[in-house]
Amino acid sequence: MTNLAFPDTPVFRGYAAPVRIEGDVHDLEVIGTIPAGMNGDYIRNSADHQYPPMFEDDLFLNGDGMLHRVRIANGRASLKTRYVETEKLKLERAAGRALFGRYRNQFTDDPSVAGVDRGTANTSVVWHGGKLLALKEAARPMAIDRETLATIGSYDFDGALKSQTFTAHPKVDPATGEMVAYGYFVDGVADTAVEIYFIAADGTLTRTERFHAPYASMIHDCLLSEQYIAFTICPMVCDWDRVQAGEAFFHWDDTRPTTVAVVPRAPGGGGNVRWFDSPTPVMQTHTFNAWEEGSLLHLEHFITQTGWLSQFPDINNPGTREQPPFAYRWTIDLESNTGGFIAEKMFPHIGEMPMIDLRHATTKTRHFWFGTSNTDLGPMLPFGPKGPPFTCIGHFDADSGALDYYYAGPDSSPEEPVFVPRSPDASEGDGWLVTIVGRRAENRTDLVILDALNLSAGPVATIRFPTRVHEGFHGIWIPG
Ligand code: V55
Ligand code: FE
Repeated sequence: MTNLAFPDTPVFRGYAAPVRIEGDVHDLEVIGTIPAGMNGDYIRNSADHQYPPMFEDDLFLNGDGMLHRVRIANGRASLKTRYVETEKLKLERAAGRALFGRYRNQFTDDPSVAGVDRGTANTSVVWHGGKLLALKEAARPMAIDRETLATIGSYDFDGALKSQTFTAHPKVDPATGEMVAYGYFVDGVADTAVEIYFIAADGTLTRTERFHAPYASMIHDCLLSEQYIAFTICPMVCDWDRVQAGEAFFHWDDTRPTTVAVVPRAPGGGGNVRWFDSPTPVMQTHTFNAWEEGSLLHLEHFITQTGWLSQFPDINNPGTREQPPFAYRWTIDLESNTGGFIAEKMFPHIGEMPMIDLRHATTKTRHFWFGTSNTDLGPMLPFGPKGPPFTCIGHFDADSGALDYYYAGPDSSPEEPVFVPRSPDASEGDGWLVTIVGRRAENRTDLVILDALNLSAGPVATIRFPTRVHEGFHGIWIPG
């Protein structure tokens, strides 16, 4: 029997409910003035279940990739929303129901789709070498037409990509235009091989490097400096026996260590990995940046003292509550052989969904932006499937130590911010921050433009959508 109703769970209820509308809105309402010279596309990805899931307790991470684009030109803005047409979406639409089961677990699928690409392309987008790619770490990229958001298809870099997985968090080196990406579970699910892909500015995949992690776990993000790529291996473990037995795809196992793999970007780097252990098992959520200073390598990222327990269980300490992320700078001395690092909290305030002025990625940056909540400015919002929604965007100035906040207002929840430089050669941080803001009480969404170095001044412009778009993950700005 076909289930045509979404379950009444936090993943499918209220502001988190699937939206499923593909369409265009021309000339969105604008309150204030879109800055002159701000022309381009803000594009981001979200997980928007097309069909009620096969299993009621499905995770929000398992939704279908739905792209949202706000095109800004000459003070006007338009919205386009479109699903990524994965093999999964096409087959499910033909059947009129979900055929793919639990998050990354093919054993739970309808037998009719055995062996089919399970990718959902729901996490992020990247623009590189003139191609727009929608990404999910469990599958290959999906190529997308930037104008229409139509899906071109699964993308393997003209045959150069041999493995089946590609991170949702590739890094582009602004000095060279090279994109450095990687896959984990490249030889099969729950395998320890990690493959690094080097993709030249023109989009050619020129080289791969490979190493093995100490155990199989989620490697969601990475850190790129001028000479190194670093991975924080956290005990968000995938155990194939547990997956086959129908347990969660990942579980937190704090008997395993958190350790950093530092891999030279130079040819042969995969054979020259150095390891630096964390004194306690912690989890990296998302990264700001990495940079070198003499023999020191600085890694700047959000860290939690627990696993991602709202989504995946702690197998040793049932009932443990997920702890919030704080920004840390981990400093590794590559000339010492201590095998450890120094950890410093960057600022005393929780946050997640970090952003920098990406023109300065791989080198020391001064300005850091992030989603957060701040009860001095407004109350916390009711928990959704991801935990507490943000109420604020924060800015940390590492030179002055100052923190500044944009509070989005009652029942309003900003999402990941993206930085837009005022001009190609503007100084670091001189420009705007764009962020989607959920207007929860109105069941509607806005795109807000802020002065990146003066968040507390409030919006320069608010671009109003007449409808809600689904909460998302990661976005980009592509200059017009
Ligand atoms: C994350 C998101 C994912 C996923 C694994 O933010 C990790 C972390 C949206 O999908 O599959
Ligand atoms: Fe992410």
